[in-house]
Amino acid sequence: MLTSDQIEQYELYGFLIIDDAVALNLVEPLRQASNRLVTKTREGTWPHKRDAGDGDIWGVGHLLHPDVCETVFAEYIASSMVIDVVADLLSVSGAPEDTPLQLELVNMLVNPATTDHQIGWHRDLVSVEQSSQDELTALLGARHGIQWNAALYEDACLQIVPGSHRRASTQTERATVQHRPMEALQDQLVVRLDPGQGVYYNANLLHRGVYPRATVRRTLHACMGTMEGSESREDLYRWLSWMTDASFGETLPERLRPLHVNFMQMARKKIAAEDSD
Ligand SMILES: O=C(O)CCC(=O)C(=O)O
Repeated sequence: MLTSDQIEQYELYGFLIIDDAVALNLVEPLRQASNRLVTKTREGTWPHKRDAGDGDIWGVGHLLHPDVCETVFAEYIASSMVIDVVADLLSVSGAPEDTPLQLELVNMLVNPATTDHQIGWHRDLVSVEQSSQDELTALLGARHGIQWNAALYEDACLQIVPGSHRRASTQTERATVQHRPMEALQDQLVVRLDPGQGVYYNANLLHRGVYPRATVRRTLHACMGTMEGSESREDLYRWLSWMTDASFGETLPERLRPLHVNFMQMARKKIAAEDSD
């Protein structure tokens, strides 16, 4: 259970670092499963990756897919460290029988092997290429999902501008995102995590990533939201269309099944809407 100070910090600054984000007994099995999956991805036998160019990668996708054959990832997502924190931050019930939460993306961020990599400043779901007023309206309306990084090794790759999820971008931020996205921004903060720590953050904070090849990164990167809040996220249902196979639900721990049922309900609604277009 989070304290009211923790929830207030999340609301105000758009992020919250949690010390015990990964159950201690899961850290080592998660490292081993992650390393196996990274090897498969680098060898080309797991296709869902974030491309760093020249055959290198900076991320791996769809960790819960049955073909990954690593049940520890679902065990981690089913833990109260995850579901209770997300439910508290969204002020909803996490209890299985009445949860409005739905299962969403479960990915991993990794260090590239051969060349340092970086990605520029952005907000995940709101473009800065609109008027400040429209940007602010979109930011204030997009408050129904949580994204997080849970570090299995030390991690200092994520940079954020605290509080930037609650206001339109300044002129300088706007110009930086559009024209010089790798340059420093005023008030930027490097998020430093020890193994087992996690940062829960609003995906619309201005943020970027810096990925040195020499520092091992195995950081679980996931999002979870309410069914209502994800209504407009067509891309989510497209990326996760493999999760609409009902037999996938049977592979999940009990605690995640209601979240999968919620996902299925929304995905069916989206598919029906697309078919009627
Ligand atoms: O590497 C990170 O922690 C940030 C990743 C990121 O910005 C994204 O997935 O949009």
